[in-house]
Amino acid sequence: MTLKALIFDVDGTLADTERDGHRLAFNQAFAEAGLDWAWNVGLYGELLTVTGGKERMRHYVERYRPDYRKPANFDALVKRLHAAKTRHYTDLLERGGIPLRPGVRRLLDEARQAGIRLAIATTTTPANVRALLQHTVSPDAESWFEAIGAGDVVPAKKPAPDIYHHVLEQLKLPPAQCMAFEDSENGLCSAHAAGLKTVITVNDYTRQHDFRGATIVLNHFGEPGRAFQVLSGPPANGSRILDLTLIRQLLSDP
Ligand code: XBP
Ligand code: MG
Repeated sequence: MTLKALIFDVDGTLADTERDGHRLAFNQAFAEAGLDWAWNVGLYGELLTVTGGKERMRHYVERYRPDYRKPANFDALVKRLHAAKTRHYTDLLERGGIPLRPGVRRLLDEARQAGIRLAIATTTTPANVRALLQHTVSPDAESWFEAIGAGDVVPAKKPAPDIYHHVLEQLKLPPAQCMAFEDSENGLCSAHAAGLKTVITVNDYTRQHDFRGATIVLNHFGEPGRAFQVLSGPPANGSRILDLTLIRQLLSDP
């Protein structure tokens, strides 16, 4: 099958945004609102099983704070907290607070030069994607992506396949002509359920996830002089970085 497009997850895949980005922004929003909610690194790893910031806050209250008496306008509070969290998170990105993961920029550049189409499929809020692309990739990077599926645009977030279906529809491509890039089990389930082959790059929060069914699992995309490690999957035939040659080979492997 001919490779036509690359579809990227955002958080954990393009950049390590969770531990020192989203988590800190949630905590800032909680403190600002006078709440005694504070998410440490370990707890946040558990909370990440729930995708979407608003959903994650609700889950925290249900599961970890039986002592918390929800106000009558709890939904409005969650919305307000989430808006504040988005403000803190995008401010951090504006200050250049989070770098891209190794090889991301190189792969995006190679794909653009080769005329391979680019897209994004994420559960995070559109403003977060915009800020990451503008301040971490390039001021015009939003225009590099033909489809950006993000946040509440679909009713069911990952692990549901909806966001990938949405993006494939916008691209007007069958899944067999695309490769998805994810960092988590929820992301893999979502891409898979939409019929996409998926390359995984793990991070500290996702290293232990179940990645059965992934096309290949790597520690990162690799850079010249900084080879990737294959954690599971087919031997990379001497490749040391994830480039279009290897992606095409992975896509056509049975
Ligand atoms: C990661 C997520 C997001 C962020 C928070 O999604 O689960 O929910 O943690 O984002 P992905 P919001 O890896 O698919 O990008 O607070 O904006 O919902
Ligand atoms: Mg992710």
